[in-house]
Amino acid sequence: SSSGSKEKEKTLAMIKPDGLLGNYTERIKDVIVDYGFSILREITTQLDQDSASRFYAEHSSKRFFPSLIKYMTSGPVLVMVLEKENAIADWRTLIGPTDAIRAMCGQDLEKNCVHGSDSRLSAQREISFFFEDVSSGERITTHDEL
Ligand code: RTP
Ligand code: MG
Repeated sequence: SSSGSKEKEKTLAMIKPDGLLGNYTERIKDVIVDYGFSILREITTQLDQDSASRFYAEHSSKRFFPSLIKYMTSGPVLVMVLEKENAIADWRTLIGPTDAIRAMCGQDLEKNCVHGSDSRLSAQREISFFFEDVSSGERITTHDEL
């Protein structure tokens, strides 16, 4: 339809290793559901050097890249596909510097507990990075062998 803003949108959310380690998962999910997101997919997985480097490829030339990869591979992450109207921007707002979620569990500039896709292009790339087919609205939870 032409009223694009009312269409549901999908974004990729990730609870990073410090978030899982700090047992923030249930509190973060409560915030997610309270704000009207549906959790369409969920996987707990351990990123390795290669997958973390590919996921954050846009930062490969940054000074903080080696430290970011070390952090992101330091333990399992919980990756989710969230859906709602305006999901990409709303999730970024919710986790952002002044928000509920990073304020609740972030430690510093690097160890900030959660990830969110920053655009439609990123959301598409990042959702297919972890999940094969998200066209069915059915909720599916999986766990990699860690
Ligand atoms: P994310 O991609 O994880 O959702 O975070 P973001 O958009 O808010 O930040 P981005 O610029 O994409 O950076 C990716 C992640 O790299 C780490 N970082 N460390 N030490 C530093 O200066 C620094 N800057 C960024 C953070 O973990 C950040 O989330
Ligand atoms: Mg980013």
